[in-house]
Amino acid sequence: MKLTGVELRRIRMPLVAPFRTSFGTQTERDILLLRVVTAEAEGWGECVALADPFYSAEYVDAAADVLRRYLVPALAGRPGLDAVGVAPALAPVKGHRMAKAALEMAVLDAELRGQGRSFGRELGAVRDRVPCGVSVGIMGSIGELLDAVEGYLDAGYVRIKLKIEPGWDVAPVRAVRERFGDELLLQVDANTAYRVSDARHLARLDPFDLLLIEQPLDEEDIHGHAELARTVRTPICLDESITSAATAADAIRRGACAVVNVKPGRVGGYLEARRVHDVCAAHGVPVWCGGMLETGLGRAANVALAALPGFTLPGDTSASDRYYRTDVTVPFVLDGGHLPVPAGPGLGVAPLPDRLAEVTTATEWLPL
Ligand code: NPG
Repeated sequence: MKLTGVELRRIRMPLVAPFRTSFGTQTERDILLLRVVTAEAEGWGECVALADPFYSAEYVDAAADVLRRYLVPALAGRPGLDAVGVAPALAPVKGHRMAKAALEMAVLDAELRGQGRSFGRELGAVRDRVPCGVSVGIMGSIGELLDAVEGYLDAGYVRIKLKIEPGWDVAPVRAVRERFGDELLLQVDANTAYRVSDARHLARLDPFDLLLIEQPLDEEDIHGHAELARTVRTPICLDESITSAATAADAIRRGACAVVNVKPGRVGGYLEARRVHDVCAAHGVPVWCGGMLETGLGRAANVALAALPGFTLPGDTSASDRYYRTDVTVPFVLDGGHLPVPAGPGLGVAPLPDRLAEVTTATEWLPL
């Protein structure tokens, strides 16, 4: 492919309700979208970096800066470029995986649209729909939490993930278990809020038969997670710690996790995400697809990834209305607790021009 240029587009999307995690409260998303233009087709990428560096080191202004100054220019003068060539071309730049992932996603979308092939087919999807879980934020009271969970179960979600932090863990888990029963697929996510010295406290979650505890400790603390896994019976799942297929293999080998959350942005792209899936499958470690409050663009690609055979647990692939009153694409709507894997070329969805214009706060064209 011959790239003509890349458009950076910032959009502002208010959330339907505040979303509180152990690292802060989101009330809106400030999202960076990329549009890659080639002679044959256009492609869209979505950068999952948040406005502030509290989930990970990356943040959206930094992503825009590194794309503008280093990543997009690194694709110049490469007439035969395809999506597989993007990561090697960007490798001289350290880190910035979310920014790299967005650029690779846009190039892959353009390439697949040009060939009339879908993301699902390219990645190796084996299902045409995927079961969906939902992530439920920290609430002001247990009553409020139970009402929220009830609403999501009524909507059809097949698995509930509760955000936890010290002071909001055993009691909300117990309340949800007691109210909704033992059959409910339930898991928790700490976003690094605990220390290894909390092991005995976290073991108090064991009686509630959770699917997993996600990222209890600091992202760099692989050894601590391995130690925790020896005290706590609930399977440990890693999110923030897993930045590549190599780190996944290392964490598994060291006994730090029994489950892996795969987020393409966090690992540098959908092609590396597939390699994480492959490494985990080779070790018999189940994976599921994480979410970063994506618009319909990122959601389309996530649903395609979640249709790979090793994704044996429901993902955070919720419907558009979980976060947004109106999406930038035709909305993803839950059907019997599932979302359809788009079958059209590339992502299979594209932004609706009027809707995109409404939420756009800035655009910038980077010629190549
Ligand atoms: O459904 O898209 C979604 C979000 C799922 O809880 C979710 N994401 O740590 O996994 C996480 C968490 C998150 C929330 C990450 C806010 C970043 C910001």
